[in-house]
Amino acid sequence: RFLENVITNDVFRKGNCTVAFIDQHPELFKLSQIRDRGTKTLMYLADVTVNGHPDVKGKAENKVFRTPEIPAYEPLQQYPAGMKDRLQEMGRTDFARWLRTETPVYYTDTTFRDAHQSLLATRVRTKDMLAVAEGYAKNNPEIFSMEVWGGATFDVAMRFLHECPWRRLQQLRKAMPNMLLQMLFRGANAVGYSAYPENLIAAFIEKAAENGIDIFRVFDSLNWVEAMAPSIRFIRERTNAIAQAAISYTGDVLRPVNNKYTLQYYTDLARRLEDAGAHMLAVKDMAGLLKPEAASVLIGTLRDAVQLPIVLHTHDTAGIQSATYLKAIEAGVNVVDTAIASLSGLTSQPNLNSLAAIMEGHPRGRKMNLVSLNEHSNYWEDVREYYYPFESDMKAGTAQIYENEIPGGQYSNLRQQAESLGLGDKLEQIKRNYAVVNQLFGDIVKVTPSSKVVGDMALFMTSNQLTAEDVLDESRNLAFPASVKGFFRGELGVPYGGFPPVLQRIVLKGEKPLEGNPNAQLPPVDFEADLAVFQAKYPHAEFLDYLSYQMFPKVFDEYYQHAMIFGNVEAIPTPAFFYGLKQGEEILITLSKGKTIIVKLLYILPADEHGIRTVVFELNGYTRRVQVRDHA
Ligand code: BTN
Ligand code: 3PY
Ligand code: ZN
Repeated sequence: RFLENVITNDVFRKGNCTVAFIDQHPELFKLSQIRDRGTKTLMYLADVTVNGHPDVKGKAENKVFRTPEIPAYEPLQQYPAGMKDRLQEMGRTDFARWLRTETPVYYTDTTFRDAHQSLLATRVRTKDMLAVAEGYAKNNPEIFSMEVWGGATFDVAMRFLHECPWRRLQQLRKAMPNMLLQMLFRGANAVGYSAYPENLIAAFIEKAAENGIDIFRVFDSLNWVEAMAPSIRFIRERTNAIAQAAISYTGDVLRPVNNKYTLQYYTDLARRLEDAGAHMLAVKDMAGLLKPEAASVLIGTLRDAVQLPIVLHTHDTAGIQSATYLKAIEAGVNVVDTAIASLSGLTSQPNLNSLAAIMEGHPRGRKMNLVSLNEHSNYWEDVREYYYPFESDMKAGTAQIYENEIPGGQYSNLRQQAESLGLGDKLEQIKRNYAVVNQLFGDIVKVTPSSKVVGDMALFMTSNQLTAEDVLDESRNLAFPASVKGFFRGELGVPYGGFPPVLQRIVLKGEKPLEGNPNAQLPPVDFEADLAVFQAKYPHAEFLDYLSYQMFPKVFDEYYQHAMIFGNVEAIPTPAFFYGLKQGEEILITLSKGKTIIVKLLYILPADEHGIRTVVFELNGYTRRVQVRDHA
């Protein structure tokens, strides 16, 4: 708090303070005079209005947003029974058995996680989900599950949205008590990009379940069962949640020649995951490569190989994946992953609304509330506009995906990444190199984080104009990207079929690779000692924050400092959060139940000789001045 007083002190901010500063300003020690939440919110709005949002590039000055219409629902109506109620009644073992024999197919809704991760760089804020969560749960209890957490959302919530991911989960749990909440869990990498100690994985799973997760979709970026098995075990032993083990699909199971990933490969994996204790099996087609005929064969064969209910996940990057779903449905798949219409298609999941509509009358169809689904789609169509800076400029599906095998979430990010490296006009070359790297690496499974390694290497080759031959030329002594070195050291595990020995030797330059499961080798976290150190450093934080910190120490630190200065920014409406206020604009912000403030931007004074601007607001009718440094 002392530090907060210092860094927000106007004299200090103007930079004209000396060593005597602290002695001359005893008010710094008045720790009770902490700024109230209203003032912190004004400071945030002043800063974003004057300096813009650091994450928003290329803001359209005269953009006007429509006001999204929140679909009507009855706040006093009780929640109708949904899948969550069924799971609680039956218990997970019987629930899984029941699901496997259900005739109608079910839909998982990915709108709150993968859809915006794949279309809008994971930027959708809790507030925009929460506005419709209760109504959605009350009007659409037929949905199998809501994917709401995990994947990249954990990191992005803190890093870019300055939100607490745990609070997001808690709030969605409360708003959707009748629905199954699902997360994507990267096995040994949890919600991060590298391996964590096993006791941390266990603690994370336990707390995720306590705070609302009913279904953990567990995968490993190399389909390495050993790395997934501990997570499955922790879910079984420490929670009542469902362990949904996912096989990441790659290549083409029906490819006639040079096929590394055969039907036998997938059936072996499925059996091993069943033996490891999975309650459900998912086929995770992260790049949208599973063709309709292949789905027919793969799903049919997996149904025979294991006793588990089967889920299919895909991305519609090729534009044709609803055909794959139809074939999978005919082959007996139990659940398919879809997204609300206006956040579906392209690199996201296939369209829930349209699929539900065409399935009416199909022998495996079920009655869905199409009117409600379409109202929710209209809501999201308008909300999506708020996030326009994060859109990729992809306009149609592409059959090139079968050549480059780039996962949906990565595909939509690649242009931005290329541009930030000054390779904006080399995108096609990067995509071609992605396929070249895949072959150099021995044709591996590409999904977070292995996909990032392949992407880093493709960017490296493109920016240095390297061919495959150049990479394999040991005499060039190339400085490979850090992620590539880590990959060949075995930090993500061992790919199916092993590492290509020649390239491994070249990359490691004599260093020995790791052996065995990468997170089994990490020393366990000493929770007691470590937590005490954490709490001394972050006195306002609690145990769940500690887990966030363990996953992403630097990101958490910045999130915490931001919260100390600006308070909780989750209540700020999204247009103001990203674009600030226009002169004369007035907004309502509900800080907590019953505490709504009315904020109006009156005017902004020119910068003084120290570059400080005074921003004048009206807060609940009273004039308030806030000072902010103009970074221009
Ligand atoms: C304030 O709003 O004035 C104090 C904010 C304290 C925020 C800390 S940051 C880490 C932890 N997680 C939260 O959601 N809140 C606390
Ligand atoms: C993630 O790990 O975030 C994914 O969505 C992988 O497909
Ligand atoms: Zn996905």
